[in-house]
Amino acid sequence: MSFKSAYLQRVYEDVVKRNPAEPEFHQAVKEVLESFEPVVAKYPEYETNGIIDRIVEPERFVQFRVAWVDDAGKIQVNRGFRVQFNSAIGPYKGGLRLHPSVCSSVIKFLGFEQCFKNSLTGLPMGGGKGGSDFDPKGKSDGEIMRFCQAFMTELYRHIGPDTDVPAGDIGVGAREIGYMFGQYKRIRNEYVGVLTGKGLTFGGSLVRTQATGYGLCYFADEMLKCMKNDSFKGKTVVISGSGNVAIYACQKATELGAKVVTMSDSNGYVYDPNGINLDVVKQIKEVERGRIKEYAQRVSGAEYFDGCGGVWSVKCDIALPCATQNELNGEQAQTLINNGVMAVAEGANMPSTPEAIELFQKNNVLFAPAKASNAGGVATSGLEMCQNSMRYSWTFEEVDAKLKDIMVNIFHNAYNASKEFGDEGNLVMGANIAGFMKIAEAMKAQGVF
Ligand code: NDP
Ligand code: 2IT
Repeated sequence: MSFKSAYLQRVYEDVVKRNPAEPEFHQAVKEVLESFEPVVAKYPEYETNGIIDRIVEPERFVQFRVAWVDDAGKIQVNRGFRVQFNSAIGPYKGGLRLHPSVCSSVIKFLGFEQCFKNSLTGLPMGGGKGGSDFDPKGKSDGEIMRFCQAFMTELYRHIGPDTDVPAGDIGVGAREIGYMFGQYKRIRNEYVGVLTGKGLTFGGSLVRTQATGYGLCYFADEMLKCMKNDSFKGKTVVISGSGNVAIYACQKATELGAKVVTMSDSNGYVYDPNGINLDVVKQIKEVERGRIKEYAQRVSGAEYFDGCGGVWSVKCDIALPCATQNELNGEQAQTLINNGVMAVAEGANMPSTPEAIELFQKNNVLFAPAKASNAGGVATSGLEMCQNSMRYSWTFEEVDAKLKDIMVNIFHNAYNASKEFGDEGNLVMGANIAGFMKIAEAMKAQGVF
């Protein structure tokens, strides 16, 4: 028995039984349900209303075939997914991931976490997620376009600006969103904000590209200020990943006075003792779509090491995991702690294993969980939806100010919930509870569904 509450134990066992061989989904559910012990003790009506039984079961889960023709004229078949997890507080909202590891377990864990994250933003968005096991690496632009068109040719029937609004995630950026938006518009003959992360010439919002990385740093900065009376100034930062989230986290951390010394991809990492030169990274990753290894060939003093896990052996004050799930395990957490890390803020979704989180918390390392600290991306997507509905656009400064406000609020809401429920400073618990309460109240009010 790992739960004190028999209700939580029963719900968790049902999830495991009903979703066999889905370890990432089990992991995400377990972490959230563990946070709910004091909630179910204080509010027995959540059990009588079956709120937690319902919140772990997606409202809808769609799986479909995506067939497309590659450059050699060969037919390729991939598997597409969309989970529409919870619509209690708004239309389903969440990204699309294109990566060979995408499967029902990954989509469900991401969709489940998205519900709480979106609730934390304070904007009216339910939770969803989707994607495909398509591997974008090494594909030509034409192949990416044909895949995206084929994917949308099925997905379009399940989504809409007031129903479900997808966006980017791993392997999906402005290029892919553009191809998908074009296909949706052709099929439906409707020009609507059905996707976010669009290009700036066709309804995209300023700051959406930067939003997750910027938001992560705004959150971490507020956490450092309020919990340690400290800041990014003068700190050494280790970042994993070299994609959208990592790049803009690097930019903002540097602007806030820190020195970022690493970036990585799934093959290895670069260490630059002089501080990462972001222009070089952007050229390699955003323009050439190359590998991070090339950074060390272009910047003197920088070194490349094979194996992405080694990034956590680099001594730092602040660690920002920005690549993928379970990229930071207990052993690596212990190395960071031995090297004196003071704060860890998650840019990726579920990057730290449960063992790593436990070690950070036991050793008084400030720990910002993904649902709270990476919510800036989807928050800015919410602002994009708002601008699309108004047929209007805010300036960069306006959107950036709103993003910052939202991140600061998320920190305080999570912190206050942790205090109210008896474990002050435990932001994992605080974020889960603060995100949950709004959804639970909305579900109660809307009757059994
Ligand atoms: P990108 O596709 O832009 O970049 C992903 C980065 O992570 C790449 O450097 C990639 O390396 C690395 N990576 C991916 N899979 C693995 C793996 N299995 N092992 C090691 N490295 C890996 O994605 P994003 O930057 O958008 O997303 C990164 C994380 O942030 C994800 O967890 C995503 O869910 C999360 N996130 C993204 C948001 C957004 O707005 N984009 C919002 C909130 C969270 P390689 O090139 O070798 O694959
Ligand atoms: O994990 C996430 O929050 C995202 N990939 C962003 C989702 C969105 O709808 O902007």
